[in-house]
Amino acid sequence: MLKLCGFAISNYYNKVKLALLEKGVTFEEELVWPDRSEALLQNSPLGKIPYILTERGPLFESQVIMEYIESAYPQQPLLPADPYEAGRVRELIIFMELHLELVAREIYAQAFFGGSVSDETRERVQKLLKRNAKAFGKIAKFGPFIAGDSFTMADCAALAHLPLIGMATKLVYGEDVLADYPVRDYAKMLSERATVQKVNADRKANQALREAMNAGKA
Ligand SMILES: N[C@@H](CCC(=O)N[C@@H](CS)C(=O)NCC(=O)O)C(=O)O
Repeated sequence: MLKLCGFAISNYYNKVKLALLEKGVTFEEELVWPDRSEALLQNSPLGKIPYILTERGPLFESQVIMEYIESAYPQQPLLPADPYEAGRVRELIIFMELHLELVAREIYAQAFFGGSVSDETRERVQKLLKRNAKAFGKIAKFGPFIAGDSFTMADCAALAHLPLIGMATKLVYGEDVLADYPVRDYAKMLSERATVQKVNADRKANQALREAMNAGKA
């Protein structure tokens, strides 16, 4: 059986998990912290999660995993059948990950982990995020789903990333770079899905476990 490895606080882990749940794929989860252990590096050479274990071996990089799942388990498609429309969905995912999430990630240490980033980084990231967030408005539909009128794999990515980016920028800059978009209503609309409720509940449980571990109680 397919195994999803990583931890449920991770946005990239939850992106893949939501896709698996939406598609009704049977899978197991294995809790793996990014501890740089030899065992982890065997499956994911940069020590990043998520990765999956298939009967043929491991696969890492969440978007590669999404595409693998989509072709190995064609039920409940998360991509439009039309190649151009599917391209538009993929375009949104790349945009959100490369031009929003990966940029915002530079300030997570300060936003979420009690660290701090240099003034130079803070300013550079803010400038880039402002520019990229504006451009995002040209392709994001919120109609009501991120790519239009149906749920796609871009929603798995958007739900995992957009609220996090909003939160991080609010905490570091006092202003949410995505404030022009209806991210809160969008997340609320998606949270009516049982699949999203499961992802959210598991994330909270994993967060509590992490806090207990940090406090030396687990
Ligand atoms: N591009 C990767 C990003 C995955 C990623 O950044 N995962 C984080 C957790 S959200 C991680 O493993 N960080 C630990 C590390 O980089 O050492 C993907 O899409 O899978």
